[in-house]
Amino acid sequence: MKCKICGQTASINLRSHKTAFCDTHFVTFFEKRVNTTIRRYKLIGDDDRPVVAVSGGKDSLSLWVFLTRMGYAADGVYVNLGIGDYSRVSLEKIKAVADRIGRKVFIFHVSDVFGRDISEVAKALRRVPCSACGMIKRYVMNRVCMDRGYNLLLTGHNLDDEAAALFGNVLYWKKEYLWRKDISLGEREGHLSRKAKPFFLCSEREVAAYAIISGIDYIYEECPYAKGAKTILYKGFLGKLEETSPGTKLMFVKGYLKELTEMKGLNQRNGEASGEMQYCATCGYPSGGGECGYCRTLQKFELPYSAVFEEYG
Ligand code: Q46
Ligand code: ZN
Ligand code: ZN
Repeated sequence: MKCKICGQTASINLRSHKTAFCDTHFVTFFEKRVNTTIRRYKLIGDDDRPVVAVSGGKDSLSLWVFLTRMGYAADGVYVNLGIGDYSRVSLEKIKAVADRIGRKVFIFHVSDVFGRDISEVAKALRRVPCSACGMIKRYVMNRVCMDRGYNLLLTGHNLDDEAAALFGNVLYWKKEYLWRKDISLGEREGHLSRKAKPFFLCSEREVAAYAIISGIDYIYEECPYAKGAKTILYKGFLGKLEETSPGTKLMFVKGYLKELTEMKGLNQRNGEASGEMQYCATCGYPSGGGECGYCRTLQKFELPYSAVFEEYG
């Protein structure tokens, strides 16, 4: 197979795009596609101050490097869950990328603030680790934006993540989640920053190739709590479907985005109002009423309010 641009031996065959590239031209193709997505869906504006949620994995680190290459001044934010070697190695990789691109990263250490790691926090809350993790991560990411003047939180979610989540929502008709997935979410009443996913239409394989060709050293292992997650199963099904019908995942997710846009237009015309926002009495963070989940967790451990970050770089 030859590169479609230069005719040299291709290193990657993209069946869903019916094309193949050498390393150099794949990078050009990938970056062009992401830039087109950013422009088409208006993900990042000239006046935005973005921050990237980094995990140490290929998606978030590739996004951080990509943004820097494209001239966006994006810092990073990382939540250290305290999961043994997994968290230690993730943090090392993040710091190495921060050094390479000359950007700052805010690091929130769960153990410093809560006096215990995420599994112990979850146990005390009688939740599974992923539920406690999600709550703390959402809080921390928004807190960094609110306290440090960032107005846009960018995440590295890719096409496979979105297709698997969408598939799960459709399979079980989880209507409450189904139409909430989006490539970007607007700011809510000046308190929750905007969010966007520039790799929304890039497959996991494309992002991995971009990371490897760009020499990004990322953590290969998944978080140990991700094992057995249904989304991994769905990714497997969709992968098999993709093998026989290349382009299925992209069609599924793009089709969803199109339907969503129409749906949003319809809701606006019908004057659907979003519910009144309420705020946590302790920290001012949006909450369903009373204290937010983060403050309730601190109170459970009889700890005073704190949300400190280590600033690296
Ligand atoms: S939610 Fe669960 Fe992930 Fe948090 S505890 Fe690990 S697997 S990191 S995306
Ligand atoms: Zn080429
Ligand atoms: Zn609070």
